[in-house]
Amino acid sequence: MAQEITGSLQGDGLRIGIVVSRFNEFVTSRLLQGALRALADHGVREDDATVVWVPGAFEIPATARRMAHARRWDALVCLGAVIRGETPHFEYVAGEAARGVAAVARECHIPVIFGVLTTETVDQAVDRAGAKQGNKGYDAATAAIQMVHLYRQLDGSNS
Ligand code: INI
Repeated sequence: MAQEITGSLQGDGLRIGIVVSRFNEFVTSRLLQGALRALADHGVREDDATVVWVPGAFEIPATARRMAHARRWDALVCLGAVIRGETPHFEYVAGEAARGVAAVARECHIPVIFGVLTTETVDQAVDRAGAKQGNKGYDAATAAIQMVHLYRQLDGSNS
């Protein structure tokens, strides 16, 4: 029978760093609440979670990279909200946030999870931050826990 490696959802003992942007804080604060709830639901101690606020989504990747290199966290969760609205700035900010987080995730030894909403409208963002379509912050933090165990299993260390 094929072996399956899925990663568990046990958060006890894990140290999780969260990078969250202040831009569109009315959305990102809800993503953060969701993420913290997910950590608590899965047994991460409150003291083992660190929240780092940055000005906007553009600042997330470089901040996550520094945090990863500090080796103080088992996984990082990146939270932000880039809303198109009327601004052409959207493409640059959303693109760089996604590419930047992906680059950090590939480069670094720990999971770095992308929980940055990129939406056309404010309503779509609010829907994904705890209103109609779940809370992407909750999902991102849950994914972080799972990926810690997945990487440990792939690396052959106990998890
Ligand atoms: N930052 C966001 O997080 N979301 C946005 O929607 C956004 N828009 O649309 O401009 C945004 N811009 C700020 C950017 O992330 C940087 O903080 C700023 O450019 C300074 O580097």
